[in-house]
Amino acid sequence: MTNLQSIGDGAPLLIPKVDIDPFEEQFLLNPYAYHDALRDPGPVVWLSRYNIFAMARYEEVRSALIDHETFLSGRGVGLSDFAKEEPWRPPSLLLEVDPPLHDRTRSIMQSVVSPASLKTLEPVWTSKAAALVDQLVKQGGFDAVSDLSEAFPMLIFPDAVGLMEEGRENLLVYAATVFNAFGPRNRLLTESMNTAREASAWVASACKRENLREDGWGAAVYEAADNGACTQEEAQRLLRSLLSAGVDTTVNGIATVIYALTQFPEQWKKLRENPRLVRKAGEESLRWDSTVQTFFRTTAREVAIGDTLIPKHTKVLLFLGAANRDPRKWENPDRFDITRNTSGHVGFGAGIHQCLGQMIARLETQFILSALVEKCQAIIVDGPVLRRANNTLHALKSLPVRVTPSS
Ligand code: OVV
Repeated sequence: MTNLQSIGDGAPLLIPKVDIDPFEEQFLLNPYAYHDALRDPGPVVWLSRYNIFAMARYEEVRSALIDHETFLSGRGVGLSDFAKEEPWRPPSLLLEVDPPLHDRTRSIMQSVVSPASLKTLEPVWTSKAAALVDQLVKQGGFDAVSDLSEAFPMLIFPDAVGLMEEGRENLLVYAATVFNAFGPRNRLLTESMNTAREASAWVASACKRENLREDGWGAAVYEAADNGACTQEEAQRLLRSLLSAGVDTTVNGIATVIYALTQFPEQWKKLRENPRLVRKAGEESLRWDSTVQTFFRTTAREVAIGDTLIPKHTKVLLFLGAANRDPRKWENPDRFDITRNTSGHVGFGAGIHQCLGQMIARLETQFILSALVEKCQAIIVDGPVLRRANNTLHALKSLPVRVTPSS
């Protein structure tokens, strides 16, 4: 049993050992080439490069996500254990906390990005999506990452928050760092940290009350503080969460669904025949290629997974992207199929930490897809598709496309 390793202080704990580095560039650029090797040896594996536990099967990933009392977030959802290492920034009051604090902050933010507030933004977002797509389709060709998937969230999201105009380009730099920081201190993180100083300073300043417009989500967070729901400092840090999680995720969510539709032209055809499938297409895209590929948890107690006992206070890496392609759960998992039942996918996570901005992400994706489907007959890749390595996100750097306008 050469692939089994004893862990702990000589404790008789046997676990399949995997020598893959999930944060190395090759892995990050194409994680799907490695997922079988993480899923097949057992429900939990030992990643010997980092001496951590990892789970990549749907059942175990989902169960861990919904069991927030056993699988804690408060010691960080990256590799770094906040109980042992100082976090690179003050911990997020949503992502990197457990109940009861989590529930208080979550409900504040839930009321800020409420369905009612989205309803009022919808008409603006729809018309901006249509105008942007219109202009790009007239060009005939464009980069679906920079010209569309980055451009659209940057057109609407900072305005919805009520951010100052100056320096908004820092948002993407900052987000790349935030998501690299969940991984190990590899070259990606080190380089990211070097460029992040300025972006972090900008974000800190952008989150101050005096720099926000009075009608945005940002001001609404501070109003919650005025009403006693949280302190002014908490409000600033809660707003930082929106800026951290709200841009790079949707950028790549949109880019990925466009990429998927170019790779599966029969699905594009199906979508054109029935544009009401845009919502399902967005959901299937998140299952097929999850923007957020991984998050960690820390065990609060000893946990039995199959024949393995994970000790308490131990980091466990959860492969959301692998869970979403687990053949134990999904039929023909590598196939992008916009009519499949995607219910239960963990692309937005699951349980109490499930993506706060999921409705925002869905709407942004739908508005872009609806505009594309209406205005283009065909969309094809017209140049090299380039990826951008990130320790957490499966990201695209460039997707050159050529479009045929609808007649
Ligand atoms: C889901 C997510 C990603 C990155 C940052 C945060 C949340 C945050 O709360 O800061």
